[in-house]
Amino acid sequence: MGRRIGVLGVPMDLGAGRRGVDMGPSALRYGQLHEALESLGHSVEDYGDIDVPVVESIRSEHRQNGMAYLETIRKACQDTLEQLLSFPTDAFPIVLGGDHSIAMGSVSGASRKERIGVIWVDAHADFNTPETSPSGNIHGMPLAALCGLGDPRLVNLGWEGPKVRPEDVVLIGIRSLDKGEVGLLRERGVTVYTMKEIDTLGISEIAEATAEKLQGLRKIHLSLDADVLDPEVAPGVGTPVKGGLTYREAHLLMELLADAGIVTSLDLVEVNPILDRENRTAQMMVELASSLLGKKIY
Ligand code: 5AB
Ligand code: MN
Ligand code: MN
Ligand code: MN
Repeated sequence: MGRRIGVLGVPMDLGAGRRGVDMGPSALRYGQLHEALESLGHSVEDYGDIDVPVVESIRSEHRQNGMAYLETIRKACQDTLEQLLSFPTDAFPIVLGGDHSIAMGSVSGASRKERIGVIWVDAHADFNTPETSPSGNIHGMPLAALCGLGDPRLVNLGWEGPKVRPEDVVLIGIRSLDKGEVGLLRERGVTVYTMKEIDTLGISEIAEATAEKLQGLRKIHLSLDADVLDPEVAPGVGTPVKGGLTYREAHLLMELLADAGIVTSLDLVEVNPILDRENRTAQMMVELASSLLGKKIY
């Protein structure tokens, strides 16, 4: 059955260490996201892009308490959250990044203050706090902030307090963690499927366990970081890590989540067109969104 899909772009690269993911929303639209979803029978409404200042215009802001561009990122996430709250309540939001810090806005906005599960598909856990972060880049912190850890200005975005319970989070595809993140993830009891589990159990078992773990939640957000894919499949990312998901593993994960019918909102983030080859990475992300939203060959 066709869904009503709402698309919102957040052209921001301030959270990342390398420039260029601010062009992600264009690359994804150019990669025919709308056409692909409409061909599946969905209706697509595009709400345009959030207004995000370019880095050259906010140089003076550079670092606060070990975090780069905190205030501008907070504002962009706040605007994202507010835009999502104004979406029709029956719409399925797709948020186009942008660096992964935008997920602080997208997950909060998609939740509409209800309990929400999060499937974070990424090479990284993005579970740093300013104290544990080796880089100070906020795109390595959004999941921790959503769970209530880190700078209060990020934690209390929109409304006070955590937006997600750590037990409602499943990480998939992980293969690069900072020391402090490991401690925090264990302490908070987050479910983590690293590449080792994907290799040994297979992605289908992990998809099934994820659906089971989150069953009963009315809302589940899938945050898809392009760098979960193997760099051979997705060269257009700023923080590539070898040994990632193959083309088929990524699609099968989306297909099985589609079968389970549990995902209610989506981010497509961290596509860097400057580093990409002929928009291959954006195209792959569009294909994955299609698989998640019901594309079948038979
Ligand atoms: B991404 C790193 N853990 O915090 C850090 O791409 C990388 O959104 C973060 O997953 C990568 O700087 C953030 C080393
Ligand atoms: Mn990420
Ligand atoms: Mn990542
Ligand atoms: Mn990245």
